[in-house]
Amino acid sequence: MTHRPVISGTGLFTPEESITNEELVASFNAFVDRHNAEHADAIAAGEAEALTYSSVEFIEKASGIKARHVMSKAPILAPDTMSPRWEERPDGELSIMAEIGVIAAREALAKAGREAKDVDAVLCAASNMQRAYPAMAIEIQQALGIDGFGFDMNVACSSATFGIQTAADYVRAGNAKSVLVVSPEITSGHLNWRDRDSHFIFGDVATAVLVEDAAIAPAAHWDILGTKLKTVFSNNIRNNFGFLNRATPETAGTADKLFVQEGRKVFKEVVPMVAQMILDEAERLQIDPKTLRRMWLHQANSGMNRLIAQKVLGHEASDDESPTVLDTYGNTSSAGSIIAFHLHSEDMKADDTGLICSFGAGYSAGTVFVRKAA
Ligand code: CO8
Repeated sequence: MTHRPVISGTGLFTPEESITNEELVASFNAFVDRHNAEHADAIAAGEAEALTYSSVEFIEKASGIKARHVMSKAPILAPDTMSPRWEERPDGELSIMAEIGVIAAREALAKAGREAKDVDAVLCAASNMQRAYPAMAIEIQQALGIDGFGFDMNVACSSATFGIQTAADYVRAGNAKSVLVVSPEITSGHLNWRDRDSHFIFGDVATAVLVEDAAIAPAAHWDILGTKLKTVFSNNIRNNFGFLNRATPETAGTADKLFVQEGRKVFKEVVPMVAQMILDEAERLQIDPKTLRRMWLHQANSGMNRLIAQKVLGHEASDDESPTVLDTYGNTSSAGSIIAFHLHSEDMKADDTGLICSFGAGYSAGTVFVRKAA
């Protein structure tokens, strides 16, 4: 018996609070003023460099981001903290990352008309896990009441597409009929809000995708036509935070223990790699890329998406062909292309073909070609 994997539902959790570029830049510039005043003597003596203002115009032009949702707005904007803050929860309470994952997962299940008891596995696929163990996925599994198995996987921005292929492979192999891929991305915890080059990039969110065997899926599902994954090692996006930081306490708090990148290099290297990967995979699946009805691309930079979509479609993509959620969500790492799919797929018609595509740190990239079921 052959098993055919499909997407039968998606879910989204969006934090209530949002930070505009204007609010973000005002906070950053207040920090710059304070820093430069505190170090005025050293700066005047040429022993330290003055920090430079950030700019709303630069952020919007360079990235396309206008705002980002966050789990904890006030402490991020406060010059004394400039990072999220909340009470540490006792071990008996649902952890914050699991909590937002569960909200997204419940929506995906509801959309598919599915109950927790029908699900066999949970993958928590995200850029960073809140703790080493027990796995976030197992906590989400328990909170939902799923009898089966769960595990965490981290492939940075491509975690969700790698999760979808993993789930699809379980279904194909007959090892599971229904698999939840949950991507809670609390990126505000590993963004350096004091770094002018990157303080504007990320936002918080959670998404969920239910991958199932077509034999049990609801009528309104998406056939998975094919998935392709690729990784190429690069230090251009890096975060050195980890449990071995304890071994070198003198550098445990340095800036490389948060997100750092060479944005220009990432842009230049990733755009051609991803465009070619999409074209190669379309050829393998015998899909004419020009017939793609919509591309739900990774949401890191509007310029990157414009170039990739143009190379694939052969013309400048309209918002309808390549929708943007980056303007209000920022870069939400692995969740970005799934948010775009979740918010911009209802209007697709039977037999319409589309592409979910992620790319980012690793480098890592993933494509999921889908077709709306008739
Ligand atoms: N305000 C004003 N000016 C600024 C600012 C600012 N905030 N920042 C930089 N500038 C200035 C620079 O100083 C520079 O000035 P000069 O030319 O005088 O030297 C000028 O602007 C140009 O700077 P850049 O070359 O850095 O600017 P770019 O035009 O390249 O734009 C971007 C920067 C937006 C970062 C762009 O390069 C980009 O988006 N690149 C792609 C990045 C990308 O896709 N990264 C993916 C990473 S995400 C991922 O994989 C997930 C990781 C895991 C999640 C982590 C969660 C925290």
